[in-house]
Amino acid sequence: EIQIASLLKSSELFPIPQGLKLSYGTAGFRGDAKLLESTVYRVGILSALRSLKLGSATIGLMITASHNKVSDNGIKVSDPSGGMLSQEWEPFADQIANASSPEELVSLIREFVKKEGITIGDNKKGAEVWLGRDTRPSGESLLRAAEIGVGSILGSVAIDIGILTTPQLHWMVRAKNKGLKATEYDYFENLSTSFRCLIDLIPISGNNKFEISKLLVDGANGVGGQKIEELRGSLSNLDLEIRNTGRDGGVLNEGVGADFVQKEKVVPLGFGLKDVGMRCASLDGDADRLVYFYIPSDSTSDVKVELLDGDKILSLFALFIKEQLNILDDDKEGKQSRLGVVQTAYANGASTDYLKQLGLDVVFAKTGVKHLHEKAAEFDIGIYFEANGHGTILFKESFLSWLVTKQKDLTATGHGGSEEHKAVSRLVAVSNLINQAVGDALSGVLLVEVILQHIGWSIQKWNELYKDLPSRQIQVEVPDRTAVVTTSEETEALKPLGIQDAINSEIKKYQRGRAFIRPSGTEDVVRVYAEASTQEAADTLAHSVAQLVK
Ligand code: NG1
Ligand code: ZN
Repeated sequence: EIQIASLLKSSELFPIPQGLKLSYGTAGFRGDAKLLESTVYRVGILSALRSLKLGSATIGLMITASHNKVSDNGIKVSDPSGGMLSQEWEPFADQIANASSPEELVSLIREFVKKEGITIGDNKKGAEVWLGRDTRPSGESLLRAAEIGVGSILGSVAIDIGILTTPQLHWMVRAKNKGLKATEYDYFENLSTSFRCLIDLIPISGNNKFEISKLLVDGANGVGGQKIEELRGSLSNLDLEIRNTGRDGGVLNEGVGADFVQKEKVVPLGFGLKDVGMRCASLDGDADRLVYFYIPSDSTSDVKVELLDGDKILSLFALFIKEQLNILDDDKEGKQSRLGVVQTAYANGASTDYLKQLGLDVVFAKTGVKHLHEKAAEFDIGIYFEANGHGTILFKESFLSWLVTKQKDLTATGHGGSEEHKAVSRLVAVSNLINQAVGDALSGVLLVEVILQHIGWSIQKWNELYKDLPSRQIQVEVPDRTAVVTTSEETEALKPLGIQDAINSEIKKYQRGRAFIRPSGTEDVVRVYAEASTQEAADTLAHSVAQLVK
């Protein structure tokens, strides 16, 4: 009961703002930073309980609002595996975030602790929570609120890991719980070592040796640009020029970053006609998204870009992985490997056609990485990407140990230099390079760059893998976005009644028409996506569907 008294006392420090209604959503809680202290404090409590429930495993808390505006902030929880908080706990997160008084909060916690059989206080080891934040100015005070939340559960420790990208925190939490070295230094070291390894495995192709050209990086004026700058020193075979690091007065996510470039299809600030034809990459505000782009040579002053989005990155990765697996599959005793890719309804139809034509198993998941991650984990190697550039490649533990054993066997039997050994070694290096916890723009950039060097492609050549169908994404502000309810793959609206029929009859008017609506999980809007054979058609289709939503 001392516990209850201290909980009541600390929660009185964080009254919930009038009328605040939050939902854990696609990516944790988000909103105006000024309104979030009570939420973050309460998520601090939740994360300590989560750690206790899982035998004092380390839990991560990331304070960020990703690509949203700088005055917003948010909080998401990393489970011990480095993945998102188990969806089973989301309802509890919603309940406590919305509890209207300290008494209600305490009684919800009591009830939950009892139901989950969590014991507080008498463990030999208490809860451990690692806290990270992006560069938002509101991050520091929110971090303090999280610390107080964690600290209000007896015997718990909160450790401030500092300013990090979201994927860095997830990586560190995962490494810590696996008993591996888990500092930021180790993260960088892991990236540079596996990158080096893949570079060393590039086939030497005589006279047409690929010339390494410079990559221009847009850091979204956020944490990603700063971290990639830190990493640069330990990378060879990569020429980087980093812009929009936030140090030169630019505002986080304003006219810059992966979300802006992907949605608007125009160059970010700091880029222009001087960069025509150059290979460019754009990160989002917390560096868990990555897109590439270039300015076409026939560009005039309004600087539209050729966008290489998450779908195209996915296609490049799939191509490379498949090539390595094919080398293995030639092996007589070779085991059937299962490579699968996961997309969402936002994936460009042309990318899906391309992937299927490569002979790949393509499955669809709901928007939000937790859903994609889950499906990708079912394959031996599962590649998932959202069109907006969030994605990664997952290797099943059992498959990875098979690869590692194979690598050793080949060396032991004198086949160390064989094509097969190289292919196995590449796959193992990819599994080390690419973040196994969440999508990570830093590891993504390194993998794209090394694959392009490996196959000797320019960004233009890569872009030609397939041609995107013209598409348009818009959002509609509505009084209540929960009025829209969709099927599990989000491609059809079940509610409001009759709206899907109306959407279908719009779609029918267009060649290669496709459109859907869904409520955003991170903003108070309903999103509309449309695709058709011409840009005008995609635009009109999107707007007429938006009319139906209003
Ligand atoms: P919502 O607001 O639920 O559409 C957006 C993105 C998601 C995901 C989350 C988290 C689109 C259409 N949606 O979710 O893919 O990245 O933010 O950041 O891009
Ligand atoms: Zn992000």
